[in-house]
Order: sequence, then C-alpha cells, then structure tokens
Amino acid sequence: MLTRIDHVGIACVDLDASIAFYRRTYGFEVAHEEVNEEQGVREAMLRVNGTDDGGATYLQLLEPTRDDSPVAKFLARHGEGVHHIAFGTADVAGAAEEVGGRGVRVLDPAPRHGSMDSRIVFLHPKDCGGVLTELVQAADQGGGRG
Ligand code: CMX
Ligand code: CO
Repeated sequence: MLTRIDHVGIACVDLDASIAFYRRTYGFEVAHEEVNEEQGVREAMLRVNGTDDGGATYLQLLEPTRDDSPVAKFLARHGEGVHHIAFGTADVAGAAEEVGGRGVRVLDPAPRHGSMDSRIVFLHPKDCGGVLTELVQAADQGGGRG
C-alpha cells in the first residue's frame, strides 16, 4: 500500500536561507519550488534519491505564507524543525480509506493538490504517535500528485 518515503517536511522561517543551508552543507539542489495557497506554504523540494518504484525521495522545506496556516502555528509553538513525514503510494484515495478503516483520523475527505501535481491526504498526528503523516500519490503514478 505504502511503498516508500516520499518526503520529510521541514518547517522554516526563511525558505531561501534554508535552501542555502542544505545546498552548502549537503549539496542538495532544488528540484521544484511553488506556492500552495490552500496549504499556506511557500515550499521547495530538494531531491535526495531515486526509488525503485520510479519515484523519488525529497526534503520539503516549508515557509508559511499566512499566520493562521498549519506551518505558521507549528513554528510559533515549536520553532523550526521536522513538521511531517510523507509516505508514497500508487493509490492515495485507497490508502487513506484503508488507514482510516484502522481508526486513524483522515484530515482530508478527498485528496488535495500537493507539490509537483501530486495528490495528498493528511492523517492526524494524535492518531499517529505524535507524527503528522501525509500520504502522497505522485503525478506520474496514476493520478495528479500531492
Ligand atoms: N506534528 C505533530 N503534532 C502536531 C503537529 C505536527 N506537525 N501540528 C500540531 N500538532 C499537535 C500539537 O502539538 C497539539 O498537541 P497538544 O494538544 O498535545 O498540544 C495538537 O496537534 C493541536 O495543535 P494545534 O497547534 O492546535 O493545531 P491544529 O489542531 O489547529 O492543527 C493539524 C493540527 C495537524 C490538524 C493541522 O496542522 C493540519 O491540518 N495539518 C495538515 C496540513 C498541513 O500541515 N499542511 C502543511 C504542509 C503542506 C504539504 O506538505 O504539502
Ligand atoms: Co508534505
């Protein structure tokens, strides 16, 4: 059902400064940048490695675009740091239904737009051992991508 780690989401106050840190420290480069107004983020995807299902694994750097957004609230409470983990799947709606059937609250009734035309669904951190968890179907894996 879940085949890989798609990305780790990291909350930051200054996207450009965080991109510069990852470039100079590890040599990671930006594969994609976009603003997602629905999620309230300006974000950069740094590609770390390819995966054996043809997908890839990224770091997702997230800077809030508005004060009432999830990332802004997280930064106010915790400061910068790991915000969520995202698992890749070929069928995000099916995976959400399966996980939801096991008693985990699915926060999105239908998949939303995610980075690079992916389709995404979030699971409540309180039902996932304190880890905000995202399920991702990449654009080239049978649907839009999130
Ligand atoms: N990881 C772990 N726990 C988290 C969390 C996170 N990222 N964000 C909030 N929480 C915890 C808080 O610590 C708090 O716990 P306590 O009650 O024990 O103190 C509880 O959840 C409620 O926190 P809150 O600040 O009041 O936040 P809300 O309930 O308003 O929202 C959540 C929490 C998860 C429902 C909301 O952040 C959400 O819907 N997130 C999904 C969307 C998202 O994060 N988008 C940005 C990323 C976009 C992308 O990846 O593309
Ligand atoms: Co994400």
